[in-house]
Amino acid sequence: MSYQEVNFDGLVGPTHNYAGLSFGNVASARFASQPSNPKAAALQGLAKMKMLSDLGLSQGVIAPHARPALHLLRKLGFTGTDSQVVEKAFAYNPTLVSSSFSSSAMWTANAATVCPSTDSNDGKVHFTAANLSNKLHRAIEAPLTSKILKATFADEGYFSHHPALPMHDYFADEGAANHTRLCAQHGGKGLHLFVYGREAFNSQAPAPTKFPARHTKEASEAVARLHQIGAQQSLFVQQNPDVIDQGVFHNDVIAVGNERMLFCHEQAFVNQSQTLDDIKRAYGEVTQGEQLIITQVENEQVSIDDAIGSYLFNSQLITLNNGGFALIAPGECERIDSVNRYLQQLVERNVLEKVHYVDLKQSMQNGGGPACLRLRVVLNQAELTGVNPQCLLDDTLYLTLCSWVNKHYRDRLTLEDLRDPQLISESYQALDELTQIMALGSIYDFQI
Ligand code: SUG
Repeated sequence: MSYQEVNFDGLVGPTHNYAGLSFGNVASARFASQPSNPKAAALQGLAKMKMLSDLGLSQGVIAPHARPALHLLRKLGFTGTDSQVVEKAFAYNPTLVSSSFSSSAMWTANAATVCPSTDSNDGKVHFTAANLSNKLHRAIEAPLTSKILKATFADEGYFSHHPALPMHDYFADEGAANHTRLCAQHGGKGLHLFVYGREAFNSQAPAPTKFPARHTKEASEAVARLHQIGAQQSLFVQQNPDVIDQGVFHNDVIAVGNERMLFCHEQAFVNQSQTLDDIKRAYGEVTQGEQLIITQVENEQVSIDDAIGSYLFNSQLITLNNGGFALIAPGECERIDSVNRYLQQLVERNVLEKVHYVDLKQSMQNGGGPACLRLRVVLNQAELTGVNPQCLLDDTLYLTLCSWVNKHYRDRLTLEDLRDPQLISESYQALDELTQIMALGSIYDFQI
């Protein structure tokens, strides 16, 4: 049976805004309170999906979350009509209101961790929704993420959905942003590389001091158990706390892997050289003697600052249909000299067949690059038929979604605009229509 990796990208929602909610994410802090452009954000995301689809790859779409999340504000004691709730909460603390309008669900790398059927004991594709416990606007996402994943990966015969881990600091889980599967080919057995920021049950382990380590080893271990991945196929390694303190809030900001290649910065992991040896050895065992290609970028070639500014490692490393590798890189990589030079050299050395640059400025300004916007799901042909077909991109769905965005989305949103009662109904109306376009059923609990 042939397997392929399908990227499921998050569709940006109608209230995409810059609220500076993500301490430790430098772009989020830098663009706080600047006007956003939700329409451009959604169209940029759709253009990336279309590019992958035009490269001949299957491409999926994951629906956005319903915002504002008035249930959050109501739970905190704000009462009245929808607009009164927003107004009262705004008078109390505007950040609460922006948390209820903000959604990080577009960055589906954080939505869940996924294990393909080749690697789980029961032969099913496993999903665990991430609890995203680290930030308020994200900690409210898991229940709806689970609903959306179930509506997307609908066939229970193929897909096993696990609820998020307990919402506690010990089990802080950031999903696939901290998980990479390495394998000889997508359909072969894979090594699951889980990268954590700290250990909850070991206070002696290294940890950052300035910014939070969002993800624990204990969360990754729980996900590996739930997904029934064999012990030999799981490896738990620690992210370098020094780079977390410089703004590398997820492993996917400093490393990316695909099939037989791991592409990372030389400061990505704790005890890097030992860690890379461990990864190579484990990969060799899982793949029965295959060799992992490690492309390690030195600080002299690309500094941590340039890696964060360009989001080089948040590129999508993909296998083309001819077996070659391409990189889908943010446009910022072309504009930062060190990164541009480095990438040209990777193409000259035939490590990469091609680099495709994509304009994702609206997402980048909140700290999300190409790889954040996608959840990778390895599926065989039969499993692909179990996916809701309206969540798989073809030209018709692409055009329908573009005109849906053009019809409903604003091209400018500021903090002050969140007080506009019209925005609430506009957003709900748009999403209600989307449930029909994508045949999602009643996943949202708002009343139109
Ligand atoms: O969690 N930004 C997201 C970006 C997520 C990027 N994902 C990966 N690296 N996989 C975050 O920090 C910004 C919200 C705001 O400030 O308005 C935000 O949630």
